[in-house]
Amino acid sequence: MLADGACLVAPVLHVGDDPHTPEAGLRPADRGLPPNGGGAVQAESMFGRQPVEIAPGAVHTPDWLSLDDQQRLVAACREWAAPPAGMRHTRLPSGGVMSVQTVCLGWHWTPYSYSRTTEDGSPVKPLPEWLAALGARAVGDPSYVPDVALVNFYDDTAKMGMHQDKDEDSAEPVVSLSIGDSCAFRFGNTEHRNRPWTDVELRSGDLFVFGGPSRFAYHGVTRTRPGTGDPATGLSAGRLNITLRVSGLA
Ligand code: MD3
Ligand code: FE
Repeated sequence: MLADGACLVAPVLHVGDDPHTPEAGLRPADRGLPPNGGGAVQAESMFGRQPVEIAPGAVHTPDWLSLDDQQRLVAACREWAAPPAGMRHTRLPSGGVMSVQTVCLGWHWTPYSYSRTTEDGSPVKPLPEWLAALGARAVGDPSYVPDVALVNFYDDTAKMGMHQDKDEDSAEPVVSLSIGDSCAFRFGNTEHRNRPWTDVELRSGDLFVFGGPSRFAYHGVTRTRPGTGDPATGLSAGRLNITLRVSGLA
């Protein structure tokens, strides 16, 4: 059921590589791929579907999920979103609520820890084996076995401030899958939430793997781009992001 497209076994281009040198291969137009269009400066606009390492260990693979995969994931997210232990706005210790809505599989995340039950005591839904297998394929390592998935839904105004994901007791990579509206994703540094950062447009079907030195980098979503998603995914509005993680918990 999974995409048979590019995986990380393929050569990875790096930001700054010159696409016009013979070693870097042909430009998208030469390969019959459409130009990426305007917007933020993106190395991958020159490279089409190839993975791009935007920082050490942070690899963006556009169009990794087939439309079929995206449809299946959207349908699954609808089931996971239903109560009990369904999708909700996470409450912050400050008293605020996140604009994003989230449902967790495997382990339930509340700032800033994981548990096996939700706030109302409902058992967390299991993380299905097929989803863990998708994560293993995404990192190109059959020994990668994620036991947590966070499914985030962004309506037209939702965003996510710069943060680190460090409630996991493991340095294994995080896998991110995007479906629906595009967003402006901001990938920062491991020291603090301020510059330097790199802005990357994430589109429906894109894969991002954050491992190695990038695993504990600050990151966020500054905005989505309402109306940019393809309703054929089954998502008529908004953006879904699924992250797979290794909790390191037992
Ligand atoms: C880099 N989600 O759930 S995905 C999150 O699009 C989260 O919903 C965003 O940040 C979203 O925590 C961004 C990209 C992402 C996810 C996890 C990371 C980047 C990451 C963990 C470590 C480093
Ligand atoms: Fe995060």
